Amino acid sequence: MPGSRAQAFVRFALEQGVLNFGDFTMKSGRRSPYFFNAGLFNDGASVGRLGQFYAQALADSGLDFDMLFGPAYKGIPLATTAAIALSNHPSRGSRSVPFAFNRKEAKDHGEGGMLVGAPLQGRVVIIDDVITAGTSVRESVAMIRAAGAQPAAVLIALDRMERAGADDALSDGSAVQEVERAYGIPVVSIASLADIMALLEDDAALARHRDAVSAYRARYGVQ
Ligand code: OMP
Repeated sequence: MPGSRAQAFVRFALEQGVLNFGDFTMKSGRRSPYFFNAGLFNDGASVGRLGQFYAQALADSGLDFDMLFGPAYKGIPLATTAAIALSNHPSRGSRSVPFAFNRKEAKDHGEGGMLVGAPLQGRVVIIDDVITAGTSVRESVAMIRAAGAQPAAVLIALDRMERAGADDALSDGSAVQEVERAYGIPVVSIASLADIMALLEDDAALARHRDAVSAYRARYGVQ
């Protein structure tokens, strides 16, 4: 996404309390001086604006796709808001955007099954919040392939630009680069750690967090 839009997005995330600085323990157990909690886009206006950022990032990428997939649970509202925004986006003409998501537990009555929404077919864009180590993408790719569709791209809000793995066995590339290599699909992000660092440089009120985030990037990051 062009720098100014990515900057607007990290500022928006900060204002919504989605982007925080401090001392956080992540899913992998790694400790981080910042955390992006997309669950705090929790009202109609903010999740609507988030959808517009996703739509613009995907339109800017120029990628062709047929539908969206949001992995449960957090990907469900993300794919929904992105599908609404894309259906109103000039890049789509007047074509609506189908979307689907999975259940965490199979349902044995009613419509049954693990998938809800439009049938998974064609080129599918996976919508998620953040990639740190890339673990949740693997499950989505498997579900899409099992349904006979093709994963076309991953669209995320934030690329943390860090290497996966234990401290003494970090991956060569970032988790995003590893996902691109492993599945042969592009990862498009609205913003990245580089944009968060630019925000820290720009905003005197955040200056006290610069050293910790720089040190973290030096330890785990890629350029
Ligand atoms: P991976 O699936 O390992 O890439 O980790 C990404 C997931 O970690 C996200 O989907 C979140 O559940 C969580 N997470 C955040 O939401 N924000 C962060 O800044 C960092 C993480 C994390 O725990 O790594």
